[in-house]
Amino acid sequence: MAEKEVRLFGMWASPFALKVEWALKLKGIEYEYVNEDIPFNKSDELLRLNPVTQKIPVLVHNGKPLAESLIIIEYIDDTWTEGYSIMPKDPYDRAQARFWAKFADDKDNLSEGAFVSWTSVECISATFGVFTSLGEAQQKMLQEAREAFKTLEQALGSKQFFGGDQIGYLDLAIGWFAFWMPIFEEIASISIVDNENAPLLKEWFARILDVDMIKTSLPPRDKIYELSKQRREQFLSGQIKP
Ligand SMILES: N[C@@H](CCC(=O)N[C@@H](CS)C(=O)NCC(=O)O)C(=O)O
Repeated sequence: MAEKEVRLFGMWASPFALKVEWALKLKGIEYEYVNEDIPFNKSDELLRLNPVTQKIPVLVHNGKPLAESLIIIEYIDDTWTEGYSIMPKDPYDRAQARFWAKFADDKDNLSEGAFVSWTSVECISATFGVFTSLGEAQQKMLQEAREAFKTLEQALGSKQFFGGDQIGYLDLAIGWFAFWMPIFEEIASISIVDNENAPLLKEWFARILDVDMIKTSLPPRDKIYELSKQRREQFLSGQIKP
């Protein structure tokens, strides 16, 4: 069978691969999904396509590979210009959207005490710190995470979506929190985004999960729950180390 023009190397439980899938779906682009066994059993093809960070997602368009989910989303928007617009049109709005996407992803938001040097640390940003620590360190990080999300809420303000009336770049960049956050909160018995701390963001969680394209492309909740629980135990018991 001939290779599809667009291939996405991802992993079924990766929020980073999912956001790229969302962008492809919004544009109506056909693609082949290649599910990688990460982090311990990556294919030679993935290592060849992304020798620098060796992470998924990797988008391969006409044989040319591209890594980093946010960069891939911009590439998709720049390349398939017909139809749905993902990035804001105005240069200032575009720059602001990039600023907030970076803020949400940035591992610099984390303080010491969590397992911050595992290669996938960017995966869950400040939430990761809370999820992989206990006791005093966790309490400290909980404060930081709550503050980070409260700050992020400013970018939403009274809008329906970060992109305005419809989902856009920033919604895709951080939309995964809406699905994963309640799972992390449940497993770790903590509350980060709630009606008290970030009520607008909490409402946006419900709103984005109700968008058809998002709703129908989420992985099974019970499987994500089990995997997240397992990963947390591995971190806490030191089985997964930097
Ligand atoms: N900043 C990257 C993060 C990608 C990432 O952390 N991918 C994880 C899976 S969620 C991965 O490939 N981990 C394998 C590893 O770190 O070795 C992006 O946005 O694409």
